[in-house]
Amino acid sequence: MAYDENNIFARILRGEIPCDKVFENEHVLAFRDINPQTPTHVLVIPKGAYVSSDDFAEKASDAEIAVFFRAVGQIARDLGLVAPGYRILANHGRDAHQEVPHFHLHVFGGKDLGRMIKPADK
Ligand code: DGP
Repeated sequence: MAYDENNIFARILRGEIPCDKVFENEHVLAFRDINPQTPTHVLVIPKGAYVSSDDFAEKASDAEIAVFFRAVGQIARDLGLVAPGYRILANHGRDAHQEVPHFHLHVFGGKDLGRMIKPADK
């Protein structure tokens, strides 16, 4: 799938649309989800043009991947989520209902998140 330069996160990265930023470095931007599912719900995105987790894992440089996952840890620490716990999640493609075609990790926290998969979901 080709990268869509006009997806909403590309526009946020270009500063065309505002966001509630919580973190930024040379490779990463993190901001609060516009429709939070939990008391803390942050999206962490690479600045590079990657469609999905698959695209990022295949094509991003080692430096981008390392900086990205170090940032996820830093963000969770900064938000006070390490002691109570948090969940990170990436939706890839149709079956996962990925809505925005720019790779992002969701960071959820601020409440008991329950078990990830219910037995009935298997
Ligand atoms: P996903 O289904 O994994 O692609 O989730 C996309 C998320 O992006 C969804 O939780 C809502 C969020 N989102 C969509 N548009 C915007 C926006 O303009 N600003 C912010 N902050 N979040 C957005």
